[in-house]
Amino acid sequence: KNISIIGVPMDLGQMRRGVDMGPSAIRYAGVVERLENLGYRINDLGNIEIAQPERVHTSPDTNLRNLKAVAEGNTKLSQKVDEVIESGDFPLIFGGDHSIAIGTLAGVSKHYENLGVIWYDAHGDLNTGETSPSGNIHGMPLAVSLGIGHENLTTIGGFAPKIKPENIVIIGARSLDEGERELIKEKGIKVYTMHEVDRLGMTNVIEDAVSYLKDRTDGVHLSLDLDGLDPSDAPGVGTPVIGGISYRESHLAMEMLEESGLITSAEFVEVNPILDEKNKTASVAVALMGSLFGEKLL
Ligand code: DIR
Ligand code: MN
Ligand code: MN
Ligand code: MN
Repeated sequence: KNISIIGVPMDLGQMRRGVDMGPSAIRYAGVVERLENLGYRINDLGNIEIAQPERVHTSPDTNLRNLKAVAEGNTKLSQKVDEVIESGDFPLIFGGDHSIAIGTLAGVSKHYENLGVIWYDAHGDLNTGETSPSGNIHGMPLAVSLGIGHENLTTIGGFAPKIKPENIVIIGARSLDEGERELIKEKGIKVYTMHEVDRLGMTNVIEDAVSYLKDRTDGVHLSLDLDGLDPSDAPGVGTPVIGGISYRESHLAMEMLEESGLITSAEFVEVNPILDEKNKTASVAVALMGSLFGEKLL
């Protein structure tokens, strides 16, 4: 029972400064002790080095902001994640903005025939340079992992795609751009929007998701964007959207995922301590990790 932690101080995939301090905020909230108390050995590998360009760079042939630096950071991350899986440890990655899922999935996916992904997020992150309203790469990592998007991103790790559309489950969506909706329909991606979360309840959503992924995948990555939660529970995020998943529902979701035994890697992203209230969002992230790794009251 070993977990390797990798911090990714990446803020180049979006416009709000401060999300690069997410890994520090999560460590400060006591993650290592919390997981050690559950009987795990924690190898904190520190942070990946991310370039800090003084100015935002958008090249003339694409509207992808900071493309080169984001691609470089994710290439390093993919190699580190690959090494962790080779070593037999469970990879646990702290963001940083959600663009880091590109590198995480590149490193993880190498090791599975049919990697499943649970994308816990207010957003679909299925934009491309063509459909993106913002040019922010943190709105693109799921599309990139499907092999759709700029080739400097889709080819990280030397192969594409990283995942198949039928192996994805999105939970918590309530803000989707037009191009993202089209892609979801075209690819038949399974999405539990907030409508389904309200209507079915989180218990049924997770039971459905688990039985859907169980037979078709040989490993499941959890990519948890803290903005999937309601801003009242997770205020320290760059793109909050009202009407989100509650702390309690998220806690239940993590406990049910732990019981399923399905999750083989995980990342917690978009924690921005500058926008937060007394590190509340990092603390919520750590509590959710506690549940994901088997914390039980009795
Ligand atoms: C929006 C916001 N769909 C974009 N995306 C975010 O810029 O592509 N993802 N915030 O987490
Ligand atoms: Mn996201
Ligand atoms: Mn989001
Ligand atoms: Mn708990």
